[in-house]
Amino acid sequence: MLKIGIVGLAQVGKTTLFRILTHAHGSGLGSGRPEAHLGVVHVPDPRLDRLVEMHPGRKAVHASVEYVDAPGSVIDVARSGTQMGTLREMDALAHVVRVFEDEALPPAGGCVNPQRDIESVELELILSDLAVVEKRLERLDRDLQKQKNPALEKEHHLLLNLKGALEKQTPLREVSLSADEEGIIRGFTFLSLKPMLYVLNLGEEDVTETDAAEQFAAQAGLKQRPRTTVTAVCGKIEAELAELSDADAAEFLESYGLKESAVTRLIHSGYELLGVISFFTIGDKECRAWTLRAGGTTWDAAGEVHTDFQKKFIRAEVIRFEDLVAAGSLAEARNQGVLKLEGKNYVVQDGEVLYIRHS
Ligand SMILES: Nc1nc2c(ncn2[C@@H]2O[C@H](COP(=O)(O)OP(=O)(O)OP(=O)(O)O)[C@@H](O)[C@H]2O)c(=O)[nH]1
Ligand SMILES: [Mg+2]
Repeated sequence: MLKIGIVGLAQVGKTTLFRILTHAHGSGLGSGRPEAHLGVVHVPDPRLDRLVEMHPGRKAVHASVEYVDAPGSVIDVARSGTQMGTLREMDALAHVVRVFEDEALPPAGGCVNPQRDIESVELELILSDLAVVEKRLERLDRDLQKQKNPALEKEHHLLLNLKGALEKQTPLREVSLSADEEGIIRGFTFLSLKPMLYVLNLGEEDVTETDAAEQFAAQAGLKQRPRTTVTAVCGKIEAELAELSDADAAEFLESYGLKESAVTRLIHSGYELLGVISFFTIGDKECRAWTLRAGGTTWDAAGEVHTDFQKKFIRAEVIRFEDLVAAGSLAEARNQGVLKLEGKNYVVQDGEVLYIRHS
């Protein structure tokens, strides 16, 4: 499962965000606790709801993403190396940035300053990667003196480039890499290479400023950056909302002049940042949304569903969600002959419904 690590400075609202996303209630999630919390988050998708409506008797199974709440300051983690393993295995990072003012809770650095916090965390990720690159380069220098090896020379050349970028304080997610190069460095699990979702944790008084994230992102120059997304929530309000019944929640939202909770938007920002698409299957018992890396084929999709389906793959019947809705049901679409038959190299598009034929 894809994993997003919630990181940030100490006491900025990471666990609060984790609770909002996972609807985890109550005890065991106090601040300052040493262990990381894991939680599975279902990705809401109205298309899936529609498929269930069209195919009665099936239950909806959503795509899901795992969130990990890394406690304490990510700077301490990067410096001390404890819990670094957890951070390294993440597919993306969600950096919670404190924007809210609260006199009872003195902020790191003496005053609230989101831009400074973003820069200092970024710098720490960059320094951590630089240390990894330098260590590996030393090793490669020694090995290359002993013997010529084209693969090692290629790696050496690439790492020198990355070192140059890091020394200019450019995070690796902004360096353009070929698929081949990405493969070479995958094993290093660089932190500044991970896609980054900035979550601005607003104060209650700022909560209606839905364009606050937009404005800030533009000012801070985050908008043009590759593999970076910015979104804003008010942790305090969302946390209270998560504890309420639907009716009470609606009233509560209205009292703040809000229409809807930010949770769905938050989940979608994270999901999109991962660079994935959703495809659907319709079985006898369930309609299900699955996650696939953008560019994945029917063969990859079959592997997501079942390793056996992949091994025994014959063909996939494929239909766009909109075409399926127009036909009325999968059975009807098949009758009308509007399902396309595709081989294993077909690149699956977001929202396609697949029926995998296997032997
Ligand atoms: N006023 C206000 N307080 C908040 C908000 N979000 C979190 N807090 C408070 O900030 C404190 C820290 O919140 P946590 O969610 O535990 O922060 P954390 O980043 O997980 O903290 P550590 O794991 O200890 O680093 C708590 O007292 C929260 O109630 C917010 O949006 N507004
Ligand atoms: Mg915490």
